[in-house]
Amino acid sequence: DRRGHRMNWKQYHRLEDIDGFLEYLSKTYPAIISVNSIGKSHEGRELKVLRISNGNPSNKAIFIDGGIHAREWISPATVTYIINQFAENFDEESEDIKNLDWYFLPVMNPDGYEYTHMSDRLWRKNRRPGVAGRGCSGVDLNRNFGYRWGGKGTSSSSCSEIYRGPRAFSEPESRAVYEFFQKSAANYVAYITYHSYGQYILYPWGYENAVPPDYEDLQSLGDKMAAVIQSTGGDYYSVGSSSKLLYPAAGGSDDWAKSQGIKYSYTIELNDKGRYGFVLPTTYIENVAKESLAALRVLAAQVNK
Ligand code: ING
Ligand code: ZN
Repeated sequence: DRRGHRMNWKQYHRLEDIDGFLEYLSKTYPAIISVNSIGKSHEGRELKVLRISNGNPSNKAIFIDGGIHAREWISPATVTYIINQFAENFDEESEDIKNLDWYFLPVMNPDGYEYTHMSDRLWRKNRRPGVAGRGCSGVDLNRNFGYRWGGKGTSSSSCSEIYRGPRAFSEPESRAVYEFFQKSAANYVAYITYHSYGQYILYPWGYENAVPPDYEDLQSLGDKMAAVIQSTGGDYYSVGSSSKLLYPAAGGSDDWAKSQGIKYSYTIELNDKGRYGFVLPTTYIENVAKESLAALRVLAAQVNK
């Protein structure tokens, strides 16, 4: 491609295109963008985090990931759309955007993502191999994070879609995220993880039907994000704690981020509300991503206050 990468937001892309896009951006905008591998998946794929920053040492930081669940293709598509917007227009961006350090992991589960392209479109988990001869493959990475690991809404059976793994952070993909945060000196004030589907803005706790002491701040910012989503692209998102709006589920990444003191921790369940579910047509990508970008601008304004 004459632009130097193969990404667009009219199709879903294989991991190779996404990784090539990240590398392209780091080569094209080295003053503000860097890409680092934070580890490798079970099958040896690199877990690539892209950082956008103006280098101001007093910046607060926001971490955004996608693709925890393999089949939720709208999630990496949305994360890469947001990256593209910030990277290609950084100089024209608002001060709120420019004065934050942005960290993006578009595909936390690259093995699963590739597996949904090659073998099983509706695969959810990672690709941890099953024990020889018995047992199934795959751990649900959103049950493998280390806060209240092993509780409600999880399974100890490797054949379950919500298999939590043998212990907290047993998986190279979730462990890499854990270690990245342990090593990082950045001042994280928000954590956003994109899933699908259902159109929800969810905050902790997931492990049980309880809310953190500052839940009113999470609810009120969530409400503002939902309002801008609706005014931008017309979609209605509900806001509330994940245990209450959906179901209790321990070991989620948002609970863990919140437990680490990251105030604004959200799981955003992108479109749709079930008509197409995980197999959202490509014609939806741009509107969904544009809505989420608008919501991030609201978040950026809040954390810069
Ligand atoms: N939904 C999430 C899941 O992992 C969730 C819901 C969010 C659970 C936050 C726990 C914490 O089941 C999807 N669609 O993956
Ligand atoms: Zn999911």
